[in-house]
Amino acid sequence: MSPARRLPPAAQALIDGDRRALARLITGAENDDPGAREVLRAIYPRTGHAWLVGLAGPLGVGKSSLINALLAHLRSLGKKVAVVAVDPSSPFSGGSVLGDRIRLDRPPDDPGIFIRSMATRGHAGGLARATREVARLLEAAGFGIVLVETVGSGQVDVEIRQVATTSVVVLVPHLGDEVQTLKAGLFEIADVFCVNKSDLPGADRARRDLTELASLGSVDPGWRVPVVATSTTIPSGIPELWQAIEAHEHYLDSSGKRLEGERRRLTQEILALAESRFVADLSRDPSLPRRVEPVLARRIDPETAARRWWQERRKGRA
Ligand SMILES: Nc1nc2c(ncn2[C@@H]2O[C@H](COP(=O)(O)OP(=O)(O)OP(=O)(O)O)[C@@H](O)[C@H]2O)c(=O)[nH]1
Ligand SMILES: [Mg+2]
Repeated sequence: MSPARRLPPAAQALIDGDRRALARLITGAENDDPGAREVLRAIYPRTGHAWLVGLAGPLGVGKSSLINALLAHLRSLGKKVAVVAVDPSSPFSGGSVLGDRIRLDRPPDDPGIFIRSMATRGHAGGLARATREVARLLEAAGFGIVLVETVGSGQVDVEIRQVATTSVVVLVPHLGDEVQTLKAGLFEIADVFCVNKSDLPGADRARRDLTELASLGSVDPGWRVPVVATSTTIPSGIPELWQAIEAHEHYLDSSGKRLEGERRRLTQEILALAESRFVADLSRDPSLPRRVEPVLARRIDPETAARRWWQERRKGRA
Protein backbone atom coordinates (compact mmCIF):
# COMPACT_ATOMS: atom_id res chain seq x y z
CA MET A 1 0.00 0.00 0.00
CA SER A 2 1.40 3.41 -0.89
CA PRO A 3 1.89 5.60 2.16
CA ALA A 4 0.09 8.43 0.38
CA ARG A 5 -3.13 6.43 0.35
CA ARG A 6 -5.51 7.74 2.99
CA LEU A 7 -6.93 5.36 5.53
CA PRO A 8 -10.68 5.24 6.18
CA PRO A 9 -11.42 7.49 9.19
CA ALA A 10 -12.42 4.52 11.35
CA ALA A 11 -9.08 2.85 10.61
CA GLN A 12 -7.22 6.05 11.51
CA ALA A 13 -9.16 6.31 14.77
CA LEU A 14 -8.26 2.69 15.53
CA ILE A 15 -4.57 3.31 14.91
CA ASP A 16 -4.72 6.48 17.01
CA GLY A 17 -5.86 4.35 19.95
CA ASP A 18 -9.53 5.28 20.08
CA ARG A 19 -10.97 2.47 22.21
CA ARG A 20 -14.57 3.12 21.25
CA ALA A 21 -13.62 2.83 17.59
CA LEU A 22 -11.87 -0.44 18.43
CA ALA A 23 -14.92 -1.84 20.25
CA ARG A 24 -17.23 -0.79 17.41
CA LEU A 25 -14.99 -2.34 14.78
CA ILE A 26 -14.80 -5.63 16.66
CA THR A 27 -18.60 -5.80 16.75
CA GLY A 28 -18.63 -4.86 13.07
CA ALA A 29 -16.19 -7.63 12.21
CA GLU A 30 -18.27 -10.17 14.15
CA ASN A 31 -21.37 -9.08 12.21
CA ASP A 32 -19.57 -9.00 8.87
CA ASP A 33 -20.37 -5.32 8.53
CA PRO A 34 -19.07 -3.69 5.28
CA GLY A 35 -17.50 -0.76 7.16
CA ALA A 36 -15.49 -3.14 9.33
CA ARG A 37 -14.50 -5.15 6.23
CA GLU A 38 -13.11 -1.98 4.66
CA VAL A 39 -11.08 -1.20 7.77
CA LEU A 40 -9.78 -4.78 7.94
CA ARG A 41 -8.61 -4.47 4.33
CA ALA A 42 -6.94 -1.13 4.96
CA ILE A 43 -5.04 -2.21 8.07
CA TYR A 44 -4.07 -5.66 6.82
CA PRO A 45 -0.60 -4.63 5.56
CA ARG A 46 0.26 -3.38 9.05
CA THR A 47 -0.56 -6.65 10.76
CA GLY A 48 1.03 -10.08 11.17
CA HIS A 49 3.55 -9.41 13.92
CA ALA A 50 1.45 -9.82 17.04
CA TRP A 51 1.95 -12.61 19.53
CA LEU A 52 -1.27 -14.54 19.74
CA VAL A 53 -1.11 -16.72 22.79
CA GLY A 54 -3.84 -19.32 23.09
CA LEU A 55 -4.70 -20.91 26.44
CA ALA A 56 -6.55 -24.16 25.97
CA GLY A 57 -7.48 -26.96 28.32
CA PRO A 58 -10.31 -28.72 30.09
CA LEU A 59 -13.01 -26.88 32.03
CA GLY A 60 -12.02 -25.26 35.28
CA VAL A 61 -8.26 -25.82 35.15
CA GLY A 62 -7.67 -22.12 35.76
CA LYS A 63 -7.31 -20.56 32.33
CA SER A 64 -9.12 -17.36 33.30
CA SER A 65 -7.17 -17.14 36.55
CA LEU A 66 -3.91 -17.59 34.66
CA ILE A 67 -4.86 -14.88 32.18
CA ASN A 68 -5.61 -12.61 35.08
CA ALA A 69 -2.20 -13.35 36.59
CA LEU A 70 -0.45 -12.94 33.23
CA LEU A 71 -2.19 -9.59 32.74
CA ALA A 72 -0.83 -8.32 36.04
CA HIS A 73 2.64 -9.64 35.21
CA LEU A 74 2.68 -8.13 31.72
CA ARG A 75 1.46 -4.77 32.99
CA SER A 76 4.26 -4.79 35.55
CA LEU A 77 6.65 -5.24 32.62
CA GLY A 78 4.98 -2.26 30.93
CA LYS A 79 3.49 -4.27 28.07
CA LYS A 80 0.12 -3.59 26.46
CA VAL A 81 -2.02 -6.67 26.36
CA ALA A 82 -5.42 -7.67 25.05
CA VAL A 83 -7.55 -10.66 26.00
CA VAL A 84 -10.05 -12.42 23.80
CA ALA A 85 -12.24 -14.90 25.63
CA VAL A 86 -13.93 -17.27 23.27
CA ASP A 87 -17.29 -18.46 24.40
CA PRO A 88 -18.68 -21.24 22.26
CA SER A 89 -22.15 -20.04 23.19
CA SER A 90 -22.46 -21.99 26.43
CA PRO A 91 -24.37 -20.36 29.28
CA PHE A 92 -21.77 -21.87 31.59
CA SER A 93 -19.01 -19.51 30.56
CA GLY A 94 -21.16 -16.44 29.99
CA GLY A 95 -18.95 -13.65 28.66
CA SER A 96 -19.71 -11.27 31.50
CA VAL A 97 -18.72 -13.79 34.14
CA LEU A 98 -15.50 -14.47 32.34
CA GLY A 99 -14.86 -10.78 31.74
CA ASP A 100 -15.64 -9.85 35.32
CA ARG A 101 -13.36 -12.51 36.64
CA ILE A 102 -10.53 -11.36 34.45
CA ARG A 103 -11.13 -7.69 35.15
CA LEU A 104 -11.45 -8.23 38.86
CA ASP A 105 -8.15 -6.86 40.08
CA ARG A 106 -7.32 -4.47 37.24
CA PRO A 107 -7.90 -0.74 37.28
CA PRO A 108 -10.98 -0.32 35.06
CA ASP A 109 -9.46 2.50 33.03
CA ASP A 110 -6.02 0.97 32.36
CA PRO A 111 -5.33 1.93 28.71
CA GLY A 112 -2.80 -0.89 28.43
CA ILE A 113 -5.48 -3.57 28.70
CA PHE A 114 -8.37 -4.50 26.46
CA ILE A 115 -10.70 -7.43 27.20
CA ARG A 116 -13.33 -8.79 24.92
CA SER A 117 -15.39 -11.94 24.93
CA MET A 118 -16.81 -13.37 21.75
CA ALA A 119 -19.38 -15.99 20.91
CA THR A 120 -18.60 -18.32 18.03
CA ARG A 121 -22.29 -19.01 17.43
CA GLY A 122 -21.55 -22.57 16.52
CA HIS A 123 -20.17 -21.84 13.04
CA ALA A 124 -17.55 -24.28 11.90
CA GLY A 125 -14.34 -22.30 11.62
CA GLY A 126 -16.11 -19.37 13.26
CA LEU A 127 -13.64 -19.09 16.09
CA ALA A 128 -10.63 -19.02 13.81
CA ARG A 129 -12.02 -16.40 11.51
CA ALA A 130 -13.50 -14.08 14.10
CA THR A 131 -10.49 -14.35 16.37
CA ARG A 132 -7.98 -13.62 13.64
CA GLU A 133 -9.93 -10.57 12.53
CA VAL A 134 -10.29 -9.27 16.06
CA ALA A 135 -6.59 -9.89 16.65
CA ARG A 136 -5.75 -7.81 13.56
CA LEU A 137 -7.87 -4.94 14.85
CA LEU A 138 -6.17 -5.22 18.24
CA GLU A 139 -2.74 -5.27 16.65
CA ALA A 140 -3.53 -2.17 14.59
CA ALA A 141 -4.65 -0.52 17.84
CA GLY A 142 -1.21 -1.22 19.33
CA PHE A 143 -1.82 -4.46 21.21
CA GLY A 144 1.12 -6.61 20.22
CA ILE A 145 0.20 -9.34 22.69
CA VAL A 146 -3.20 -10.98 22.54
CA LEU A 147 -4.15 -13.73 24.98
CA VAL A 148 -6.94 -16.01 23.79
CA GLU A 149 -8.86 -18.25 26.18
CA THR A 150 -10.94 -21.08 24.83
CA VAL A 151 -13.18 -23.52 26.63
CA GLY A 152 -12.08 -27.10 26.51
CA SER A 153 -14.22 -28.67 23.88
CA GLY A 154 -11.96 -30.59 21.53
CA GLN A 155 -13.21 -28.80 18.42
CA VAL A 156 -12.41 -25.32 19.67
CA ASP A 157 -9.08 -26.40 21.06
CA VAL A 158 -7.89 -27.70 17.74
CA GLU A 159 -9.05 -24.52 16.06
CA ILE A 160 -6.85 -22.51 18.38
CA ARG A 161 -3.89 -23.80 16.44
CA GLN A 162 -5.23 -22.03 13.37
CA VAL A 163 -5.03 -18.79 15.30
CA ALA A 164 -2.35 -18.83 17.98
CA THR A 165 1.36 -18.28 17.45
CA THR A 166 1.92 -20.00 20.81
CA SER A 167 -0.55 -22.53 22.23
CA VAL A 168 -0.43 -23.16 25.96
CA VAL A 169 -2.18 -26.31 27.10
CA VAL A 170 -3.26 -25.98 30.74
CA LEU A 171 -3.75 -29.05 32.93
CA VAL A 172 -3.95 -29.77 36.64
CA PRO A 173 -2.44 -32.38 38.98
CA HIS A 174 -3.91 -35.89 38.89
CA LEU A 175 -3.81 -36.02 35.15
CA GLY A 176 -5.15 -39.57 34.76
CA ASP A 177 -7.88 -39.23 32.20
CA GLU A 178 -6.52 -36.00 30.89
CA VAL A 179 -3.37 -37.68 29.68
CA GLN A 180 -5.66 -39.77 27.50
CA THR A 181 -7.31 -36.62 26.19
CA LEU A 182 -3.88 -35.29 25.46
CA LYS A 183 -3.04 -38.24 23.35
CA ALA A 184 -6.27 -37.70 21.48
CA GLY A 185 -5.63 -34.11 20.59
CA LEU A 186 -4.40 -31.53 23.05
CA PHE A 187 -0.92 -32.96 23.01
CA GLU A 188 -0.53 -32.13 19.34
CA ILE A 189 -1.40 -28.50 19.82
CA ALA A 190 0.87 -27.70 22.79
CA ASP A 191 3.86 -25.41 22.40
CA VAL A 192 3.95 -25.00 26.18
CA PHE A 193 2.45 -27.19 28.90
CA CYS A 194 1.23 -25.56 32.09
CA VAL A 195 0.42 -27.60 35.19
CA ASN A 196 -1.75 -25.17 37.11
CA LYS A 197 -2.99 -25.60 40.71
CA SER A 198 0.47 -26.79 41.62
CA ASP A 199 -0.42 -25.87 45.20
CA LEU A 200 -2.49 -29.10 45.21
CA PRO A 201 -0.98 -32.53 45.91
CA GLY A 202 0.36 -34.46 42.94
CA ALA A 203 1.77 -31.50 41.06
CA ASP A 204 5.34 -32.82 40.93
CA ARG A 205 4.16 -36.13 39.63
CA ALA A 206 2.00 -34.47 36.96
CA ARG A 207 4.90 -32.33 35.90
CA ARG A 208 7.20 -35.34 35.58
CA ASP A 209 4.58 -37.30 33.61
CA LEU A 210 4.07 -34.45 31.21
CA THR A 211 7.79 -33.82 30.80
CA GLU A 212 8.15 -37.46 29.87
CA LEU A 213 5.29 -37.24 27.39
CA ALA A 214 6.72 -34.04 25.92
CA SER A 215 10.10 -35.66 25.45
CA LEU A 216 8.52 -38.29 23.18
CA GLY A 217 8.49 -35.62 20.52
CA SER A 218 6.43 -32.61 19.54
CA VAL A 219 4.81 -31.53 16.31
CA ASP A 220 7.88 -29.38 15.67
CA PRO A 221 11.10 -31.39 16.17
CA GLY A 222 13.09 -28.16 16.62
CA TRP A 223 11.15 -27.14 19.71
CA ARG A 224 11.25 -28.97 23.04
CA VAL A 225 7.89 -28.34 24.68
CA PRO A 226 8.53 -26.92 28.18
CA VAL A 227 6.40 -27.90 31.17
CA VAL A 228 5.77 -25.08 33.64
CA ALA A 229 4.13 -25.48 37.06
CA THR A 230 1.97 -22.57 38.19
CA SER A 231 -0.40 -21.63 40.95
CA THR A 232 -2.60 -18.58 40.75
CA THR A 233 -3.58 -18.86 44.41
CA ILE A 234 -0.09 -18.75 45.97
CA PRO A 235 0.78 -17.29 43.33
CA SER A 236 3.82 -18.90 41.73
CA GLY A 237 5.29 -19.73 38.35
CA ILE A 238 3.64 -16.87 36.45
CA PRO A 239 6.90 -15.17 35.33
CA GLU A 240 8.20 -18.62 34.32
CA LEU A 241 5.07 -19.26 32.28
CA TRP A 242 5.55 -15.97 30.48
CA GLN A 243 9.24 -16.76 29.90
CA ALA A 244 8.29 -20.07 28.29
CA ILE A 245 5.80 -18.29 26.00
CA GLU A 246 8.39 -15.65 25.12
CA ALA A 247 11.00 -18.31 24.44
CA HIS A 248 8.65 -19.97 21.98
CA GLU A 249 7.91 -16.68 20.22
CA HIS A 250 11.65 -16.00 19.93
CA TYR A 251 12.17 -19.50 18.61
CA LEU A 252 9.58 -18.80 15.91
CA ASP A 253 11.64 -15.81 14.80
CA SER A 254 15.08 -17.41 14.96
CA SER A 255 14.00 -20.61 13.20
CA GLY A 256 11.93 -19.03 10.45
CA LYS A 257 8.90 -20.94 11.74
CA ARG A 258 6.84 -17.81 12.24
CA LEU A 259 6.51 -17.34 8.50
CA GLU A 260 5.82 -21.03 8.03
CA GLY A 261 3.06 -20.95 10.65
CA GLU A 262 1.57 -17.81 9.16
CA ARG A 263 1.58 -19.41 5.71
CA ARG A 264 -0.24 -22.45 7.11
CA ARG A 265 -2.79 -20.32 8.96
CA LEU A 266 -3.43 -17.99 6.01
CA THR A 267 -3.84 -20.95 3.67
CA GLN A 268 -6.51 -22.29 6.02
CA GLU A 269 -8.15 -18.91 6.30
CA ILE A 270 -8.33 -18.33 2.54
CA LEU A 271 -9.62 -21.85 1.97
CA ALA A 272 -12.32 -21.44 4.60
CA LEU A 273 -13.40 -18.07 3.21
CA ALA A 274 -13.46 -19.35 -0.37
CA GLU A 275 -15.38 -22.42 0.74
CA SER A 276 -18.10 -20.38 2.41
CA ARG A 277 -18.47 -18.30 -0.77
CA PHE A 278 -18.65 -21.40 -2.94
CA VAL A 279 -21.23 -22.97 -0.70
CA ALA A 280 -23.35 -19.80 -0.72
CA ASP A 281 -23.06 -19.66 -4.50
CA LEU A 282 -23.99 -23.33 -4.93
CA SER A 283 -26.97 -23.12 -2.62
CA ARG A 284 -28.39 -20.39 -4.90
CA ASP A 285 -27.88 -22.47 -8.07
CA PRO A 286 -31.31 -22.83 -9.73
CA SER A 287 -30.49 -26.36 -10.88
CA LEU A 288 -30.24 -27.61 -7.30
CA PRO A 289 -33.90 -28.65 -6.77
CA ARG A 290 -33.96 -30.79 -9.93
CA ARG A 291 -30.68 -32.44 -8.94
CA VAL A 292 -32.27 -33.65 -5.72
CA GLU A 293 -35.12 -35.51 -7.48
CA PRO A 294 -33.21 -38.50 -8.93
CA VAL A 295 -31.47 -38.88 -5.57
CA LEU A 296 -34.80 -38.82 -3.78
CA ALA A 297 -36.12 -41.47 -6.20
CA ARG A 298 -33.05 -43.61 -5.41
CA ARG A 299 -31.94 -43.60 -9.05
CA ILE A 300 -28.55 -42.13 -8.17
CA ASP A 301 -26.78 -41.66 -4.87
CA PRO A 302 -25.88 -38.25 -3.37
CA GLU A 303 -22.20 -38.62 -4.14
CA THR A 304 -22.89 -39.23 -7.84
CA ALA A 305 -25.23 -36.22 -7.95
CA ALA A 306 -22.62 -34.00 -6.34
CA ARG A 307 -19.87 -35.23 -8.62
CA ARG A 308 -21.94 -34.65 -11.79
CA TRP A 309 -22.91 -31.20 -10.62
CA TRP A 310 -19.30 -30.34 -9.95
CA GLN A 311 -18.18 -31.69 -13.34
CA GLU A 312 -20.91 -29.76 -15.19
CA ARG A 313 -19.98 -26.55 -13.45
CA ARG A 314 -16.33 -27.06 -14.31
CA LYS A 315 -17.17 -27.64 -17.97
CA GLY A 316 -19.47 -24.63 -17.95
CA ARG A 317 -16.54 -22.48 -16.94
CA ALA A 318 -13.84 -24.04 -19.10
N1 LIG B 1 -6.09 -24.46 44.19
C1 LIG B 1 -6.09 -23.69 43.11
N2 LIG B 1 -7.24 -23.31 42.55
C2 LIG B 1 -7.20 -22.54 41.42
C3 LIG B 1 -5.96 -22.14 40.84
N3 LIG B 1 -6.24 -21.41 39.75
C4 LIG B 1 -7.58 -21.35 39.64
N4 LIG B 1 -8.17 -22.02 40.65
C5 LIG B 1 -9.61 -22.19 40.90
O1 LIG B 1 -10.16 -23.04 39.90
C6 LIG B 1 -11.47 -22.61 39.56
C7 LIG B 1 -11.57 -22.42 38.06
O2 LIG B 1 -10.76 -21.33 37.67
P1 LIG B 1 -10.94 -20.57 36.30
O3 LIG B 1 -9.83 -19.60 36.18
O4 LIG B 1 -12.31 -20.05 36.17
O5 LIG B 1 -10.75 -21.78 35.30
P2 LIG B 1 -11.04 -21.81 33.73
O6 LIG B 1 -10.12 -22.84 33.15
O7 LIG B 1 -10.97 -20.45 33.16
O8 LIG B 1 -12.53 -22.32 33.72
P3 LIG B 1 -13.52 -22.35 32.46
O9 LIG B 1 -13.32 -21.08 31.67
O10 LIG B 1 -14.87 -22.43 33.08
O11 LIG B 1 -13.14 -23.58 31.71
C8 LIG B 1 -11.75 -21.38 40.36
O12 LIG B 1 -12.48 -21.72 41.50
C9 LIG B 1 -10.37 -20.89 40.74
O13 LIG B 1 -10.36 -20.16 41.95
C10 LIG B 1 -4.75 -22.54 41.48
O14 LIG B 1 -3.63 -22.23 41.05
N5 LIG B 1 -4.88 -23.33 42.61
MG1 LIG C 1 -12.40 -19.42 32.02
